[in-house]
Amino acid sequence: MFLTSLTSAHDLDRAVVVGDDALSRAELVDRAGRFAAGIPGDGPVAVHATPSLDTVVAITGAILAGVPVVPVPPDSGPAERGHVLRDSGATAWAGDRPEGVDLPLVVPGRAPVAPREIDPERTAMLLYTSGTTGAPKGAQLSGRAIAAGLDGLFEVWDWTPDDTVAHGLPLFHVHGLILGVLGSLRLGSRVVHTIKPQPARYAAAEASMYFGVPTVWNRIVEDPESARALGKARLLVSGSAPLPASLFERIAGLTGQAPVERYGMTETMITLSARAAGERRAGWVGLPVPGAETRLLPAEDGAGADARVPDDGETVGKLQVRGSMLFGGYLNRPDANDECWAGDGWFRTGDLAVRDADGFHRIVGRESTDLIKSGGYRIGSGEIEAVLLDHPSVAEVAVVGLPDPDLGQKIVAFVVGDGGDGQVLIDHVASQLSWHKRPREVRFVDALPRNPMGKVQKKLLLGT
Ligand code: MLC
Ligand code: AMP
Repeated sequence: MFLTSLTSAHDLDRAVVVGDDALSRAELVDRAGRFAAGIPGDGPVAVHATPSLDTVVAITGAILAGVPVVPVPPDSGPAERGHVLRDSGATAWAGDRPEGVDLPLVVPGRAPVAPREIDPERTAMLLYTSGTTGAPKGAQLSGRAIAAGLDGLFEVWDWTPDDTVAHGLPLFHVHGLILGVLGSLRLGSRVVHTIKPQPARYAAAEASMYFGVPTVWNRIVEDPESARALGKARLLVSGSAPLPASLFERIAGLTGQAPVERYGMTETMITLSARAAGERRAGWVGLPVPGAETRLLPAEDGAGADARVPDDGETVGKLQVRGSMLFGGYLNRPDANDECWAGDGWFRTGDLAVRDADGFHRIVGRESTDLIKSGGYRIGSGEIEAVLLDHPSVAEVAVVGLPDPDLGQKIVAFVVGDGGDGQVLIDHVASQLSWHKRPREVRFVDALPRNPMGKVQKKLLLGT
């Protein structure tokens, strides 16, 4: 079991704080152990992943029981939630049950489970993540992979049990859940979850390490008083989406310290990062973390299998990563697994990057315009297009991510249809999928730009 601090004999008060609620280490172990005792069968257990102590208890409990856990975004609409529950084969549910969910609830037992041997190769967590097309895929992360990924970060961030980590990110993704909560439960540091990632709440947390996506950092620098308060921290970490160099400089100016940037994916956890004790360079995401390797393949097709781009800090290549922190593949998706693995354990990230002679990496974009990063959330345009096409007033649609100063990219739907009310279409998406997957804007057009083969040319929409 990879949450090793929980087996420590020492209690720690306020080990986990969520909003106004707190648990000591002993209280968490007791509650999670009783949750584990109540899990019927072998799972997976689906957890209604609200930002709450109940979520931390349920996820910790499933890990203690050695049962795979599926964190379900609490605002996911019926279409998305139905897919996650069907695809994962979840056999039990924890938390409030939304309408339509009829899985049995986990009822905590009277006594905690006895410690048991858990196969580290078994899937500990199933995280659903968007691809370019279709419904989200379940990335299977083993306990061993999570442990390896976290240990690498403990080393590069000089993260110790004396740290307090604060953040207000969702508890159903790598960033907020695995790094932001499970990292502390493995190492024994304290964690404060602010429920929402608001600048004043970050400032009030008085932590030594802060985690945020660039949108969160953007809102923090817009609130200079809160930003200055974070200057007392040991480490300010940004990830999940590109941090503009100008924002890096503003953070450094207000807090007196440059942020540490790191790069990761649901499938790979964090593979690249600047070091706490090393160089922090605006626009660059640093070096491979211990246990990870990278390689850059020529961006144009047709180069030989062994071709690599030069480490000149300029030539763009397709980024592949390999390492002990990688996932074990997508559940029920042999097609996607065939596509993502490049042999010998190398994973095709779909990101484009450059590497310099010192081994520093810069992420320059994605191969496909169909994966959007908005507010740090990864969103596949195909999933949104499918929901919009279900609406009677939509004949054709193309969804893209357009630059946005706060969200990085904002979801915009270009619609050919009866020219009705864009808000109706936005609400339609929000009613079926997670709230953050709703388009921020709908633009009605007479026709979509297509190439002679009839394929929509999304690149032409990006400049609009
Ligand atoms: C929110 N609102 C809702 C709602 N949810 N209204 C109706 N229904 C819902 N379901 C309201 C809020 O109350 C608020 O209103 C308004 O919408 C905007 O809310 P917000 O929370 O500020 O939303 P938004 O601007 O859309 O989000 C910004 C954000 C969010 C940064 C908070 O995008 C976010 O949490 N991003 C983190 C994503 C993440 O963790 N990614 C990591 C993936 S892992 P009002 O009136 O209160 O303003 C990964 C690997 C790696 O990438 O490398 O880390
Ligand atoms: P997700 O699966 O939600 O974790 O999204 C992974 C994607 O987020 C990656 O493939 C990148 O495109 C993007 N990403 C994560 N971290 C960074 C970063 N530091 N800089 C640029 N892009 C990032």
